[in-house]
Amino acid sequence: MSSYHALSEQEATAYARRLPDFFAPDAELSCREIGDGNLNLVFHIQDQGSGKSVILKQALPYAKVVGESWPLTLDRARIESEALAVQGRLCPELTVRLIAYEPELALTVMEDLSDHVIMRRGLIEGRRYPHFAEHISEFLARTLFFTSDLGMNQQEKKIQTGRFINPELCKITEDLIFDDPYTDSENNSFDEAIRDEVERIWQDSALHLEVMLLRQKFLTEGQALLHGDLHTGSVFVTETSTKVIDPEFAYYGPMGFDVGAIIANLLLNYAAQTGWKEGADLADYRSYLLQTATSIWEQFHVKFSSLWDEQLVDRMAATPGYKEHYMKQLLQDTVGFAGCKMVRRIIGLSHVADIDTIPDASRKEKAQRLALAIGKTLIKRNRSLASIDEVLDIVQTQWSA
Ligand code: SR1
Ligand code: MG
Repeated sequence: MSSYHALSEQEATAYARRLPDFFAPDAELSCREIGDGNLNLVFHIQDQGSGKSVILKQALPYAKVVGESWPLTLDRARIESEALAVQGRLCPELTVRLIAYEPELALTVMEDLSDHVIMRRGLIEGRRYPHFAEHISEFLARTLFFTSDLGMNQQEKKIQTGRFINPELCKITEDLIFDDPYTDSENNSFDEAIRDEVERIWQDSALHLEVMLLRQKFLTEGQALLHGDLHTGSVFVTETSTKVIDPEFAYYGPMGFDVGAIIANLLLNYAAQTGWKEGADLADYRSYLLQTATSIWEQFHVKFSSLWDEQLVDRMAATPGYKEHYMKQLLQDTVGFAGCKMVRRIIGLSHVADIDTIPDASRKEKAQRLALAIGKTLIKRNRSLASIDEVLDIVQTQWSA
């Protein structure tokens, strides 16, 4: 019989006390449930004497953001811990450290990153992270290359693909990103002030065709082990350190979905910069965000290409012209998926605080319209793009429109 139940703070503390070689037997432990995401319980447990601390993340059998009416598999805790193990092996400095996984309780034990901040929060506060593009491009290049047919044993990849079949979490993405925003779905949640634009999107069949082509890739293209939800709320940062967390949406999918996710979330913050923060140098911060977004692609391209040149396992993939073809397709996928990720955060169920916390209604509306305009254009233009500079042009043109 399963012993699964949602832990109380006392039970989480008792569990943490039993972690081998972690807390002293007489440690005075305090515990707070700090989960503010859509799906899970998160306990922060600290030894009051030494300050040593740990995080326990427990999957609930339903989506917390909606309630028990939306059941959700506990297997996502296994997927998350196994993805953290893979990412931690490939990028130990850039991945939160996995300490233990307890399948009976769907519980993942991780290092506490309280000395970092969630990147979305940092960006909302107008902070800058000068090493972020360098770090996240490294994470993306290594995790995507070494879990793909380019960088790992291709028979082993097929076995790994099976371990990361993640149907329920993929279905959330398929619905919330590639379906609901383009129709009058009851899952949607948008401000009435932008209804005219939302209804235009519902009628735009040229846009729907591009979304369907991207949806098809998400459904069928198992290129590499993705993080699957790589937004700025899935990254802890300081000025000098970057740690990726939360890969419960991991599965074998199209690489551009991860690269596009992080770029989209920088652009959502860009759209939120409508001049409502006192003392902020708007133009300068916008240019920092754009520069970071383009630099992520540029550095990713360089790093992925050198892994290709140095670590390729598929002889046929060295055929002249194939790498260039592959990288161009990857850029186009990145841009298309980035557009989808922007549109869903304005029309769909789950929004971003960058825009939702804008206090002034008309500035918030302006930010939402800008995010939709950029997102739509990225989706529509994805298949004709040849360089990341065109993304810069699209963003700047929509801003001045
Ligand atoms: C019901 S879950 C809503 C969203 O939260 C996660 O972070 C994913 O982005 C998902 O789409
Ligand atoms: Mg998450």
